[in-house]
Amino acid sequence: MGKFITLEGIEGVGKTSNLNFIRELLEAAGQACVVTREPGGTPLGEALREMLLGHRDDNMSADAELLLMFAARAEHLAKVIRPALDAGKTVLCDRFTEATYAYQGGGRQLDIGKISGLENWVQGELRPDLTLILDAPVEVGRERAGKRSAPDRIEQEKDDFFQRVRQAYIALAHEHPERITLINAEPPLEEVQLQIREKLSEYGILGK
Ligand code: T5A
Repeated sequence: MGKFITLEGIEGVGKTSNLNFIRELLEAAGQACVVTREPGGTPLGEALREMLLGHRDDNMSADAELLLMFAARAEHLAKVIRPALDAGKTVLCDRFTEATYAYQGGGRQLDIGKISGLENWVQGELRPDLTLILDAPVEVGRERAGKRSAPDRIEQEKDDFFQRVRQAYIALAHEHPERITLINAEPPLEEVQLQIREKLSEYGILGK
């Protein structure tokens, strides 16, 4: 069984940049990697991503948003994640269920029981072996993301929404220290990558 590693954090903190760094580290250590993302990762998942994040004026209900995230996830698990893990590959995923706890639970303030019920249904006992949460103040993430592209539907939310998302992520790291850890993503990229390398060793993903 391969290892399942996920990268999380508010918008613009550097998930995509660091995912490539982790892939290079693991491949240099001889691990075959599959890099993927949520929502997305399959043709159906990417179509749902477009529905979820497209620049739409209509107000999608929070329950519909939650269910679509898990519909994309069910497909992703069946078609990409489980087959890769079963083949002994390392799966590196840009966001997973911790994003649902942070955005739909923290940001949208949906009942956590609804999320954990769906998590148990869709994933069974599968949880990431390691989740790295890149943590930085909302203003920092917003400034970095703003340089890159126009905001999508969720990025258009106000700062207090992202403050709740950030706090929910921090709470998850405190609740599950055995598999979820925080990385200070505020310093320059090289410093962030140094922390990531240390965490990968600490959690037994890379040799010490
Ligand atoms: N969502 C997702 C939910 O609501 N529920 C769910 O269950 C799931 C799975 C997905 C959206 O969907 C929501 C959350 C999101 O709103 P996404 O594709 O993950 O969106 O996109 P974003 O989070 O918006 O990711 P971004 O691509 O905007 O940000 P990244 O990947 O965190 O940042 P990255 O690597 O692109 O970097 C941004 C810029 O900052 C620079 C980079 O060079 C780049 O220019 N940078 C740094 N600059 C200085 N110092 C550093 N340390 C830097 N690190 C990166």
